[in-house]
Amino acid sequence: MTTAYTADSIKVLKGLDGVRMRPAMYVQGGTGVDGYHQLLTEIIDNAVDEALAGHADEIEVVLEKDGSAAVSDNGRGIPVGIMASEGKPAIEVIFTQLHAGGKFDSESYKVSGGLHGVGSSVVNALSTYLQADVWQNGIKHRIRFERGEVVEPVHEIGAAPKGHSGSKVSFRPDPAIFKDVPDGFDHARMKRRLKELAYLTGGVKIILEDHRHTEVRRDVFHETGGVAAFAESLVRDEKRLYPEAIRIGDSVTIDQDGKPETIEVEVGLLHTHGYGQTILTYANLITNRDGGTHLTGFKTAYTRVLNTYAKNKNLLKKGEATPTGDDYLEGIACVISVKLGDPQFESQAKVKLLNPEAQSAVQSVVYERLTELLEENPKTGKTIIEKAASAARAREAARKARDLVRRANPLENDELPGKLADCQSQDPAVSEIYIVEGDSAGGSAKQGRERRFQAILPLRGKILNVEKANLGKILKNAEIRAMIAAIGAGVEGTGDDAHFDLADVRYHRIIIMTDADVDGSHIRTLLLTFFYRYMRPLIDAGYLYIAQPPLYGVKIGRQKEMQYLFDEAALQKVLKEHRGKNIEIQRFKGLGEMNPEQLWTTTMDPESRVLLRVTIDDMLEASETFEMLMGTEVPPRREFIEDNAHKARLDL
Ligand code: 1YM
Repeated sequence: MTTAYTADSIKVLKGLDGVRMRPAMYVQGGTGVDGYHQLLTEIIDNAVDEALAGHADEIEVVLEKDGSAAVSDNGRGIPVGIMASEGKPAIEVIFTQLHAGGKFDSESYKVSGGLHGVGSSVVNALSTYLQADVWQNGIKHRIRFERGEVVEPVHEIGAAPKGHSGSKVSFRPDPAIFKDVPDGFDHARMKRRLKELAYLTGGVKIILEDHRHTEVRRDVFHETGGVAAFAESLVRDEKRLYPEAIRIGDSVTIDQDGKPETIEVEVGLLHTHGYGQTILTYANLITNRDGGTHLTGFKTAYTRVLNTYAKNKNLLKKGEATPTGDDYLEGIACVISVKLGDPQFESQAKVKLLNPEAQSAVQSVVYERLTELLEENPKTGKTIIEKAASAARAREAARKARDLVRRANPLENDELPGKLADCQSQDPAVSEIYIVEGDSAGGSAKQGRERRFQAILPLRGKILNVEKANLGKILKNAEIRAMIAAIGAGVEGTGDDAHFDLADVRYHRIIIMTDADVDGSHIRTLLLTFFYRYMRPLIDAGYLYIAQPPLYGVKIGRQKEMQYLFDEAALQKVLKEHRGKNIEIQRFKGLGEMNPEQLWTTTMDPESRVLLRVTIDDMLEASETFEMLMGTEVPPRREFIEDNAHKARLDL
């Protein structure tokens, strides 16, 4: 990775033409919020690469009031020398020509994510200005561009502080291109990514400063503990089965078409009292939501080591169910990170890693290191096997409980839960089910609905918190059984016989309808948690929605029609616009206070209702969110629920 770089070894393939005309072709995420952030990510990735190559140990990101961002590192500095082939300074080529980067030479490649080397010039092309400062050999250099064109060629602007080298890139995404991004860089999103990078780089100090508020916000991430510390950060102390995460790290050199290639493998693993599993996978610091070969390699080795260990140490009781691979995974928090030369992904979104060599590398490293670690730590080994044995017992109990649920064939109407008012349509593509909080709202919804395609399932009170119970207990809960039977596709879960079949889902719109208050938010969260843990394909398919009941109904002056308002801000606006005037305000404390006709017009009529589709963009965030929402700390939970109760889109 530390191949010496001379300015003229950079390959130049193409000019910048067209990037401004067709930005979406060059930026993953297009000209929306994702593409906008991708610009900053790209510049950060260059700094991260310099750190991973061992030349920098500090990176700073500053968000400015004018919408610009600045990224700096203390590496070697972007090369400013003249490139023989181009007759231009390398830095100018890097920022003005597509595909200028060392990444296409097999021996010098980019480790972190980004746009595969087209990045720097694309960022430049799509920015109102971009300025790069470089400290090198005692001199400070500067180059400046506007909308991709050089306006100040590289020149010396002074001396560098003694012994200091590095780069600083400041730029402002062009609002003319990113028209739909009024809010600039998202603080929370950047913070999360930088924190993640700090763990994944294991020791690079990463600073985030936000200058957009009266008080400067500053976060410093310095995570010397690597992915093991990352795994620990996912689990509160009292939930751990042992205090410190198991850390596995090694590299494997293989022969790749006659050339040696080194694959670095790092795994952090911690077992908890919980029942779910959180496994985060990364290839070259890019998150892979759907896992891939590294995950397969991990699971194979992990199960094999534990099976062998349990057998050799006689840790399983005779006559009891032997743990399966899934039993061993129950309650784990795990972070897997691999770094390899030429990562291949299933799609542009890089959600799944495909390289077979990653599988064999992870498998052999985990096999060897985990075997050693268990020999050295017999107490931890015993704890892990006991946890898996108890998962196996729970799985057996769950199977018995599930058989009871299965016996009710959900396709035959008389076997459906008694409380369900089913729709007439048998076609899932047009059928909807409203899962409604409380019997009284359920009653209004039943009267107000369009029965041809809308089914209503009222739930009584709070449903079980599935984060705190195992599948056996969950399947005994009446409200949950009613949902499973109505939806008709089973449940996911640990154990080979537990499965959810998307093809059997009876409604392609499953709509959660709860009151617009804190209790309603809580019930909604419990339901989301249940769907996330046990019917996840439903969310991936885009079948899960949240209804938006109004908070207020107002009649202004002599108007006959009631106008419905969905949040406090809308009410304030109306009050301001019609100051002093004659306004009748009705506040809906719950769904039950609306009559069937009101409920239909505001919340159920496909012509006028607003539904939020539930999506999972980020596994880490989703898991953290549920952990936080369902955990024991009350204040952050309240705040989150209240802050997010009326967001236009629910990103989990
Ligand atoms: C704030 C962003 O871009 N830092 C940075 C970039 C480069 C280097 C060092 C660098 C790399 C190499 C040799 C090498 C880049 N170099 C190139 C290119 N920070 C930031 N720091 N010397 C300096 O990869 O061998 C592109 S970026 F193309 F020259 F390799």
